[in-house]
Amino acid sequence: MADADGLRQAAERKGLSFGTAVNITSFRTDPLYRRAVQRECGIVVPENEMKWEYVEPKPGQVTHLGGDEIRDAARADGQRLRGTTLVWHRGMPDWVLAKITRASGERLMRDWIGRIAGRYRGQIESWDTVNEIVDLTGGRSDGLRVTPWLAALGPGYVDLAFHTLREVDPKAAGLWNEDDVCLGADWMEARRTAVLRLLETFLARGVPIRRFGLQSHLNSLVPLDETALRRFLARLAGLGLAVEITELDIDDRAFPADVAARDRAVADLARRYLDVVLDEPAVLNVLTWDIVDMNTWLNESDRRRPDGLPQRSLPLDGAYRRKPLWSAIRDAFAGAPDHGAARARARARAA
Ligand code: 9MR
Repeated sequence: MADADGLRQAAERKGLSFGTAVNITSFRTDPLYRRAVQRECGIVVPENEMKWEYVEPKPGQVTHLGGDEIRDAARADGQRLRGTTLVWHRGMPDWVLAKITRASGERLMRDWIGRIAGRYRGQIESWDTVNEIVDLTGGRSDGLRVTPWLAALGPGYVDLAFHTLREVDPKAAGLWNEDDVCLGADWMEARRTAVLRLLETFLARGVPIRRFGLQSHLNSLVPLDETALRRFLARLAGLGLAVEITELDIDDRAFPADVAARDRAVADLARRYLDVVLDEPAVLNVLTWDIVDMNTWLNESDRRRPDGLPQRSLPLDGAYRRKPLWSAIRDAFAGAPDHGAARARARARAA
């Protein structure tokens, strides 16, 4: 069960939920992993097991095993559950990509959302309904990423995704999850501007977007701009949206090889980030993208550190010991203003 001094408790004292993406292999094979997730987390999301490529790798070859296992454990441990991802250009089996046409796109999307969101109806707090839909290098003036969904259905594919979720599971908050909007680079500021403009357009035409997710893949190469971040969060809140930190981790490639120095730098960056984020009452949940260093996606090929050392991006080390990043997250929760009442109201509002 949860420890009195775990991150779950520290977050809950401020009306927040802390949690993680769950790696299904560790979850199944390593009791210490399961214990760490129980100890630290008030909310979980399957890293991959609710994505189309995992649920239906071949036509008709359907499995919900992983998603169900994580759902059952969350229920047993009294944790909230998130879902990822309904509509994305990745995480998709090739056979589906080949079938998204003008004629069949709408039916395909409705059918998929009906099946996956229907299976977990009433059990998911928020669904990543569209994911990573902005790409300013794609040549469109609205900044929408050119994907098979966009090519087949036009920008209305976003409307369709949120409306369909609402029909299938009215209790789940529809969330737009987006990458590369949290740091200080000019190109990220341009993405924030595009996101806000698109949100205004979607909301004006009644698309039921209830939350915005900042993935929050922080990066030692890109500076933080606290003022720009604070302004962005306030603009999202001003549009009536709740906000989640959905995939927090730190790419430590530019930090020193020395473990103690690196852990300190990672922790400091996260603390500065969270100090801004947690000031905003609209922020409800903070999830890291896994909880233990050895599982980070940042050790995958193109994200690896140039010196070959494994990244130290997450709160626990390979022996499940709490790292300086863990303490930074705990201290950020402890030092955050108490917006518990506002957060309780935001959660109580219908999705
Ligand atoms: O970490 C996930 C990796 O195991 C999967 O292969 C990949 C494709 O489904 O997705 C990764 O998670 C991504 C997340 O869903 C969206 N934001 C970026 C994450 C890292 O690529």
